[in-house]
Amino acid sequence: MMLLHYFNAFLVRAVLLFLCALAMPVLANEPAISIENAWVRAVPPVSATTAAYFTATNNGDAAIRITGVSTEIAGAAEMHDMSPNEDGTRSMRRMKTLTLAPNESVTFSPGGMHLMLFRLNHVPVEGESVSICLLADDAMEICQDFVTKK
Ligand SMILES: [Cu+2]
Repeated sequence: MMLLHYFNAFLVRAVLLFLCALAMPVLANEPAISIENAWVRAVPPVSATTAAYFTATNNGDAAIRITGVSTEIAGAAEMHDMSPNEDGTRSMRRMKTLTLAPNESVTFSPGGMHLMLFRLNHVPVEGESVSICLLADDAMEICQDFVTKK
């Protein structure tokens, strides 16, 4: 009885170790960026462009450099920022990269940084979810469902 008990304990430990070994590579590849409050602006069905917003947080211990955006519903997608002009108006400009330091959080919101989706091949309707991926160095892809709203 005693021997069987020890054997079982050993087996449980062996199985746990095995499961940990399996889980480890998965955890290592998990994107360190989390995305919240992701939404796409609902636009009229004839629109060729729309914008998307979110908050991204780098939960890892290394800086992450975002280098691009991709989504199936648009021919092209870019990160944009708004910057002031000399006459007091503001224009949007493309940001080619955005680096998030460890524990840093950035918010893309109306009037500020935003994702611009060009040449829409599908205009999402209010309530529809759209997958948008941020592309980062080391072939990292952070994909998130963005909900469409006004
Ligand atoms: Cu823009």
